[in-house]
Amino acid sequence: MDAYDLITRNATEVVTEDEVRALAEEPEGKRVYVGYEPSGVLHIGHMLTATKLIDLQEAGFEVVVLLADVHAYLNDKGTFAEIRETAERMRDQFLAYGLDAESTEFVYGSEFQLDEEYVLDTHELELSTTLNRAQRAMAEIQGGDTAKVSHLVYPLMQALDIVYLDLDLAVGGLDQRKVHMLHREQVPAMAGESDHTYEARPCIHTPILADLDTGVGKMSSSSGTTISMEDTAEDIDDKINGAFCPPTRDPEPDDDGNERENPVLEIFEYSVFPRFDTVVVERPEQYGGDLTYDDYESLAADLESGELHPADAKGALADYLNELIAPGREVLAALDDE
Ligand code: IYR
Repeated sequence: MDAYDLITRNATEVVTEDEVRALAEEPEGKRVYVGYEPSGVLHIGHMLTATKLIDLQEAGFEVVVLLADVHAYLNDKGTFAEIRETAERMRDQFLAYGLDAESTEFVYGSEFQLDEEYVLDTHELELSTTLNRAQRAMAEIQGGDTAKVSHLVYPLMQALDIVYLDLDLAVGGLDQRKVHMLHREQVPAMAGESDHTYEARPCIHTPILADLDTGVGKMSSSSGTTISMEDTAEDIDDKINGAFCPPTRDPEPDDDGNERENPVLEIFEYSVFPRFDTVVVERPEQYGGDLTYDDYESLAADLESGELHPADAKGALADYLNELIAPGREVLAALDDE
């Protein structure tokens, strides 16, 4: 796979393709980041963007993981001390998941976001951004109705992080796209007097998984079923077993007319195939024996044709997910023993 294809595989959106193509010509030493509001346990949404970071590391990028402690504070995730503690746990889980320790830099937001230059630049963005614009940028990250002033400052700071971390590329789930668009519009217009570069950076947006049980709407770590580093192998079996998995990539809308996706296929595509060269679906001889897939397309095609039964696909998915999660589960168990 060439560098551009690796960098952009499974991305829902690339802004802009030309800018990312230019980076792909010489990815070595280029800097990319994802920021995460610290939470104690990595869930499958974190793992999806981490998989993209692993692709980028393979392509030669230096990876920065921003443990966005100040952002979590602004988003009412606890006291600063509590947030700090969960941030440390996250770092170890990311490494256990497969980020390369040598070329991953973990940065706390509070290391630079409280510096005078950064704070003054935040105020400059506050002056140039309308309330309406900041609220729209934030809508998918924070519910909306109960927005506080902190939620309007949040996207402005995120737009500045890309400047202050000297990045060449920003990655995030599709829910981050409006913040990234705000960065691209507002940052180049700044007077900004720090030594950093105030140019708009390109962005890559990863898909958001569908709700595991119904395929309707987005999977959320706060409601519905999610998969996390805390899950035992049995938890994963049970959750995947109960997942919505019709024998198609394009399920019909439900009875209320809601669009549906196939979350089992999505997880194969975005989390499993990028990490395993082949996927083996084990089956007893009497049901046709094992099936081996080198790529997502052939697995999805077999599910659609009926060659691969949803129950067998789910069994294999649970096993591969468990393999990805086991090292992080051990890290958590060791931390809890301390
Ligand atoms: N908005 C992210 C957290 C975050 C991401 C980046 I990229 C930042 O620079 C700062 C915060 C979230 O929704 O988790």
